[in-house]
Amino acid sequence: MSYEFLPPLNFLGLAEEYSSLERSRVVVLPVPYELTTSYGQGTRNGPRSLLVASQQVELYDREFGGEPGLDYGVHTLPQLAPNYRDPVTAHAEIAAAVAAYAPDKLLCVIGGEHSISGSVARGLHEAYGDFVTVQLDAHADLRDEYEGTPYSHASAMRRVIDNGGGPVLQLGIRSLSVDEAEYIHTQPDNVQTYFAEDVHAGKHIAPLADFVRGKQVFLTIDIDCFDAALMPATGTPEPDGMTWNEVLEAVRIVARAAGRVLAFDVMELAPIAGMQAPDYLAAKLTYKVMNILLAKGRV
Ligand SMILES: [Mn+2]
Repeated sequence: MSYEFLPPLNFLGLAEEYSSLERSRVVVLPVPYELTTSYGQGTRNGPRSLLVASQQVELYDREFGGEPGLDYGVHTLPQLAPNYRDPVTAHAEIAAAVAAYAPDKLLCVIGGEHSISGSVARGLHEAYGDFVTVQLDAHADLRDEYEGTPYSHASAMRRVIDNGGGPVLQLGIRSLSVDEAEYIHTQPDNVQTYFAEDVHAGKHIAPLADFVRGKQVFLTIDIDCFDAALMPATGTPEPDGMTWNEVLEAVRIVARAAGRVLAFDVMELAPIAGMQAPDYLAAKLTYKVMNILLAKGRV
């Protein structure tokens, strides 16, 4: 009696010939880390749900008229297991994994809480030196610390700046504290912010292209950048968010103008049991970002 196994749980469900580390131009690093979520919980389940949903995404992409994932190849690493007892160690481990796998690949980190991005920046800086960061998010994430820890999801962008990923250009922001508003006003060399209404009005388009032009870029996508109606499966949802097309158009601008996109991440998916649409959106978004970045021989 012969029998077969399902393929391993990798992004897009790709066979070995399209997903070996050697031939793949993209490496997916799943980081199911969650220690500081302050409202809804469950981002530690995000990577697995995103990978499961990705197996339902069509490889054919009408925008590019082919199956781009088979051309560039995507290798999915096992899920990272950061030290849950000590955030200092956990973040050092995340940075080390990023530095180890980033060179010569497009790195895609899937989370997990947004604090991970600060350590993605640290690993990227070790591998590549200086770069700039484009952040899609409902929240400014510019608190120096929150609830007693500098490793909070609410401090993600301050850590990115500390770790060599500044300046940061923010898109879609619609929730921030008085201190974060003050930081934005007083630190224009570190952060440029385009609030949700600016993005809806298209005011970010030219400045975004100028910001990334010729630069090494890290793109960090907090899934709550989307409107809460489109993306309810996240810990801190906000109304008046970005649309699917606004998000993808921002990625296209980055892809056209940047010198090189080093890495991107998709953070804060907190799956809701029985509700497939948000998981599928996150998976399709991840594939679309890869396609847009790798078109025209980029990366
Ligand atoms: Mn957020």
